[in-house]
Amino acid sequence: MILLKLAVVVTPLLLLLAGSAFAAPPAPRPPVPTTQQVAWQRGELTLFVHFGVNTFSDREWGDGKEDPRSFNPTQLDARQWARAAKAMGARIAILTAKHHDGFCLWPSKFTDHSVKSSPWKDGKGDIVREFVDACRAEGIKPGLYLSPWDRHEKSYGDSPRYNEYYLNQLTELLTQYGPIAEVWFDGACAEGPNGKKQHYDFPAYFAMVRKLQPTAVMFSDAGPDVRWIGNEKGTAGDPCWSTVDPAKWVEPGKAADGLRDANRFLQHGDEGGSVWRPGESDVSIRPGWFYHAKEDDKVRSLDNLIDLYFKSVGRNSLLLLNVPPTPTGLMHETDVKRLGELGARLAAMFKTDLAASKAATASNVREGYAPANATDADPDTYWATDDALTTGWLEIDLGQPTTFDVACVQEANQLGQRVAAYHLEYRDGEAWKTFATGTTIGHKKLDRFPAVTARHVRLVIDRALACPTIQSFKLFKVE
Ligand code: FUL
Repeated sequence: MILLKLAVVVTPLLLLLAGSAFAAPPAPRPPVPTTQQVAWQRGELTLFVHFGVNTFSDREWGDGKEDPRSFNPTQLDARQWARAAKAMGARIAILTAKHHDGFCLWPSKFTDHSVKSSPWKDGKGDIVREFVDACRAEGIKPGLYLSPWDRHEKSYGDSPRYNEYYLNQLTELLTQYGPIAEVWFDGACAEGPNGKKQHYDFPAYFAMVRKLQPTAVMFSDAGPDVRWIGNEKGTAGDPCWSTVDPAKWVEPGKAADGLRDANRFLQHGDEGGSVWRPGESDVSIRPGWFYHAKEDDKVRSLDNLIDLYFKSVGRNSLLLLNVPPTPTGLMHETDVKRLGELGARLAAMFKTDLAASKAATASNVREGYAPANATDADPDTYWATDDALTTGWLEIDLGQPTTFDVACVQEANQLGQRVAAYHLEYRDGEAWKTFATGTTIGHKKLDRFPAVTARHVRLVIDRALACPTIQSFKLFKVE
């Protein structure tokens, strides 16, 4: 009897194991992302918060000579910022702990040019602390921007001394405030008071972050985890590869072919590039990064922000949207309202996936990687073909003629980015008609098109660097 019971329990287990032995996953297509790069990109939206002495001097770049006594936000409420981040749908919020003027929003031990010399909370306050606490209370992960360019610090330009100063400040930020999700390194660089150009020791900065915050992602112009998208307009290139080849990096304007300068390179990434560095698209909700009352009527419209979402997140990037608090320490009501509208509009647009759990078939199916994996709600399952194939199609039967005007396709990025060209088509009688064409897919590709009404819809992979691995194929009606 016991033996029989054992057999009943063990046999299905053995069958399951035997089955999964045949269902070998597709071979990865290197380079592949780290787990934190995958998690970072799935976040899709990040709030950027530029706040500091510039907020009080009405400038974009302070010169470092600002009087710390000018800094006095009488109604500062970091919870308001964090709630705004949540309302917009952001997973991370990044604060300028120090901008180019060198003024620190935390009471650094290594300088007096900080909140401790300001009237705010009688010099006893710490905005980085309030920010990280508020973020965590609202379920947002905090990130920090520590500008290497420092126009106040005397040692700037005396490279080894300043690098030590910078590393000390980095250490404070990375050891006193709990987990930091993203560290943002701006590339601006200049001469110090000694007339010498400062050389940043980026390898030492990066090593310090890895040591103190191993789960953080680091942004800088060229990585190491996340690259700049090459403009400050909030738009990624098309195509947009998460891979780049740093060996091909050329300074802006110096490209021999006149094309391959750094910013174009960052926009598009590099097909078959040697390292994984997805692009982050930064932009401000207003013309400036810092708050200026004269820009109160220049806050981006909801339609404009939705357009940016399609051109950043919808092109395999991440949208880093800046909203600057005013001198009161609160974000302006227009901006806060806009963030709420953005979150609500995105939620409404992508609420009903018309292809969800619909029947799916494909030109080729790798065992264990069924087409239905692309229409389920699980972000960790995907449709894949046999390794030898680099083209193929995935077809959805919507059950009845259905009208849609947005398609969302996602690759299983953890195995490496593959698709270089695809098109979308629907069946019209016996004919298949193309309604959208695209290049790269990556984490997410969104296509908008005049409404199509059809029952049978196909994603056709026309060219890929390795066998297709499609995590999802969704259809929406948004207009
Ligand atoms: C730039 C800076 O110079 C701007 O002031 C701003 O912080 C932007 C996000 O990065 O390089």
